Amino acid sequence: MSPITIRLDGREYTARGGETILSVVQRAGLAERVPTLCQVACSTPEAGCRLCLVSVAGEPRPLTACTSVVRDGMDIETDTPDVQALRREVLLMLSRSHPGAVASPTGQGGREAAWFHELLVRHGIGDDAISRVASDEPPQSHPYLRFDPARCIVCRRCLHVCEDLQGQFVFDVGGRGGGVRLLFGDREQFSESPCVSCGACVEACPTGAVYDVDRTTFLPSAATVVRSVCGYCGVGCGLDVATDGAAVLRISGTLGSPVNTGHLCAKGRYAHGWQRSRERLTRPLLRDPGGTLREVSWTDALSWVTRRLMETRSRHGADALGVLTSSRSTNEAAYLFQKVFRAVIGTNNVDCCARVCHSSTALALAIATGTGAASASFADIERARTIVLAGANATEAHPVVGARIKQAVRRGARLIVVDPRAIELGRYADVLLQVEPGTNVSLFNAFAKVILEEGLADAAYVSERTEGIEALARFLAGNSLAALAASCGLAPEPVREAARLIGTGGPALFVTGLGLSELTQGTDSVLALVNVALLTGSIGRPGAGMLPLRGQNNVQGNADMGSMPDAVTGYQPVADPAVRGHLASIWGIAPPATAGLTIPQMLAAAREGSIRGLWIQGEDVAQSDPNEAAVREALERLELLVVQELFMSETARHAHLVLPAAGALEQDGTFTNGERRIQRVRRVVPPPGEARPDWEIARDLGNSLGAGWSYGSPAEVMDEIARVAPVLFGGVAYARLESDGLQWPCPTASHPGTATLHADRFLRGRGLFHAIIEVPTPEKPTAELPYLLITGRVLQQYNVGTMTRRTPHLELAGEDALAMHPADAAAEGLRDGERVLVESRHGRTEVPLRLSPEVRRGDLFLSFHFPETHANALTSGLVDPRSRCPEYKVTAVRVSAADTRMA
Ligand SMILES: Nc1nc2c(c(=O)[nH]1)N[C@H]1C(S)=C(S)[C@@H](COP(=O)(O)OP(=O)(O)OC[C@H]3O[C@@H](n4cnc5c(=O)[nH]c(N)nc54)[C@H](O)[C@@H]3O)O[C@H]1N2
Ligand SMILES: Nc1nc2c(c(=O)[nH]1)N[C@H]1C(S)=C(S)[C@@H](COP(=O)(O)OP(=O)(O)OC[C@H]3O[C@@H](n4cnc5c(=O)[nH]c(N)nc54)[C@H](O)[C@@H]3O)O[C@H]1N2
Ligand code: SF4
Ligand code: SF4
Ligand SMILES: [Mo]
Repeated sequence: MSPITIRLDGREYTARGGETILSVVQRAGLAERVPTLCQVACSTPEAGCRLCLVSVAGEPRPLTACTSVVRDGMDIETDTPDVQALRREVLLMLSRSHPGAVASPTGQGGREAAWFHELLVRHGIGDDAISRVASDEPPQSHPYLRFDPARCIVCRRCLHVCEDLQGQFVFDVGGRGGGVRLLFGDREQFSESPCVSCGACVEACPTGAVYDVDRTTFLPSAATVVRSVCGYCGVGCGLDVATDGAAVLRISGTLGSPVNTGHLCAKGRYAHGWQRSRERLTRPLLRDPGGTLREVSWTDALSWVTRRLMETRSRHGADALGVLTSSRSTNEAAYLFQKVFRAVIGTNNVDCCARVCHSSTALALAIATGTGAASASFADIERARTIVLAGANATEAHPVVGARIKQAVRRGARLIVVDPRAIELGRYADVLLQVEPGTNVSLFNAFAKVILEEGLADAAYVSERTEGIEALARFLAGNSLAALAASCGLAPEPVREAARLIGTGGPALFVTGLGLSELTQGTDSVLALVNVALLTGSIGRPGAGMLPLRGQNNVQGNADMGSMPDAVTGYQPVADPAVRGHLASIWGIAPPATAGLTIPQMLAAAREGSIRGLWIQGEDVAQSDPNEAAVREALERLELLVVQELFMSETARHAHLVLPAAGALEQDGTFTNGERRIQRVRRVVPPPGEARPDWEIARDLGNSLGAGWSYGSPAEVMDEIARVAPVLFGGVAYARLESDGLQWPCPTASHPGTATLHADRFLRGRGLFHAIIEVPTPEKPTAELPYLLITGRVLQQYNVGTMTRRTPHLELAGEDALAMHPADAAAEGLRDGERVLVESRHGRTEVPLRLSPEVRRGDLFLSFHFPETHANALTSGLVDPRSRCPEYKVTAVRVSAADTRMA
């Protein structure tokens, strides 16, 4: 199609076929000339406000620029007296019918809050033109959000972003004539609506009618805005953090970020109050002989711990020591900690919570494809024709990605959801398969069988790019669909239907979570799903591939940096003499050749007495690791436990030395998100008291042990990381990370980074099929323990909750509750809200009960965000035999009324 040429205010511009006038105007950077009130980027224009009128030669009346499509030769004028008069008329009407909106901006509201007022001023409509009404104070029932109906001009921008960006349906326009105004569905308040507190409506409102507690005043003139990255989940949303240098004043999403284009979830936007909590650790604390933790200076703390580390090493050897590095902190800190333990102390006992999270996913992907990381990027969500969401509750755990998936489905993508629970995205699915917990392998085998035997596989891809199909085909031929479906608690028909949708809609994007990984067959679950991805030719193609949703802000980076007992930075095997030689050339010393211990192994070794000292940087194993009694026993047995933390966590309570660390927003460095994007994080505010950045603590520990390191900044640490692991990070340097970061592999200074892995060939050569028999978990229900307990997350709290529990998020979710199907509760004689006793083979706890039709009959769900819940008193110590990932997702339990048992 030949390009379209138009005239705009006398100048020629090129336009695309089908484009609207407004789009051409905005692309030409002339948005100022055509104002609009109702139009937002994420929504289809609706010509609601009639402000974007333009005059077009040959047209009897002005046209709305947002809905009129350009034609070749169109001659458009944006500023004729007619058009100006019409716009003024519209604005006058709006200001007469909504006088409360006319007042000068108070600073209240988000990004666009002064826009309406600016339009009035531009069109010569002053405050004096209309009489003003005072606003009533809006209801204070929500911890963050407010709506002031008197300021609302019913432009519906909030409604558009809520529906077309976040995918919530909170607003509605009700009433007639003069009575038109916004309603929250049929409710009046945010707290009673389905609102998820993402704050998008606040940013979009042009009058400050929708606002939030962080945005009730003008920013002080001394305020600056610092770009950083969210410190909660592995989506890695870009943040614009406003600060006066002392405190975080407000947070907005970075509009230019390729990850979130301005959007955020409630945690990223609002959950920053922990930073100012009075409970922050501010000085090192050393346990005195009487057992009391007392404040000491950093100098005394470091010299004490150096002496204790040296003594332990000389008496029991370096392998009596170990370190867990934090997935909440920076790459530079993780790199330096593994280097201290490998190069200075001399042990490979290095691990991180990637172990208890996506270790199964990473191992399976490494075996089948050659690397453990996501093959795809978040941008593939918008390109995908078919999305398979398996064992991931994206709208709660990765809300910005969850919102993108909702919108992709609303625009026509197919969605298959595999989850025992009817999660929110299940409502958007073409097929929701409520699989029995712990039986993924049979279900994915059934998918593969249907695709293969009904001729839906991508034969060319399978023959050119994969190996092992014969063995898989033979294995699947020996299993019936009915038997496979039955073993995951499903009828064959919906399973066949889902498989056909995947087989005919391919290539597909496979978005996965802990419902695959945290099982004794975690690695097998992912390998069985990779079979389906390979059959449909999905890996290495745009809009398709494997996209595990990584958990913490820097769990990807933590493993990348070498916080694994068998691999150093960049997944280089420590057993390989060439790798050790390369390290020796940079470090001056090679690490030991034998692999160290994983977290579960270190804790077991601590119980047995062979591990005597542990350094735990920001990981709360006492609350988050399985089989709490065994973990606490391990911590108690240690002769030396150092915990580097923001708060006195459950683990820190057991420590001999507690070191106060800086948190997200308080330290410089980089985080790597779930699509392998290394992004700069920046210190926005100083840490409290004597709390220090993690990387500096690691450096000073190294030096105190005699390393003689001279790193002056995290940037220098990154330069060394690039030399240590050149295949993945050779081209990574701070100068290149200023705005959008880089997706690894990025081997050279001119390499642009990699959005899609395995595009030309698999990193291991060919993609590898696996014939996998389901090995049932030992935690199957029995007559004594008739329920299957799933543990996992809720939207408003985060992991062990040290941070989110110290923010007003507590008002949104103030406790963990046990979800049970109403029919099961009726059968047990249990009521909603009552306290129940939950018992497993491993422990017991008491929690409140919440009836929920979202769980299957026989299943239960419990989150683990509050220490008093003791969710991990119940979970077993069972792990996947290959990845060592704990089986948090299935535990056989029984439930009874708490008080009758107490009596
Ligand atoms: N709000 C919030 N966000 C978070 C976190 C948080 O604590 N709170 N934590 C972060 C971290 S560390 C991580 S790792 C991610 C985790 O993110 P997700 O993996 O999405 O989280 P989970 O809720 O643990 O589990 C996901 C789903 O697995 C399902 N499931 C359980 N058993 C099975 C099974 O056998 N098969 C299948 N197919 N599904 C099953 C559960 O019903 C649940 O819906 O979230 C990150 N984001
Ligand atoms: N029952 C059950 N248990 C689970 C899970 C489950 O699904 N069910 N999920 C598991 C998973 S996937 C994970 S990832 C783990 C998470 O478990 P953890 O890693 O223990 O939990 P987090 O809350 O992410 O943070 C750990 C600690 O880091 C501290 N911290 C935060 N930022 C910083 C920082 O910048 N520096 C330092 N030094 N410290 C910091 C926090 O205060 C917190 O105490 O939980 C696991 N436990
Ligand atoms: S905060 Fe988000 S979910 Fe809530 S009403 Fe506004 S846009 Fe909708
Ligand atoms: S989706 Fe994740 S990274 Fe983005 S704002 Fe929410 S918690 Fe932060
Ligand atoms: Mo995680």
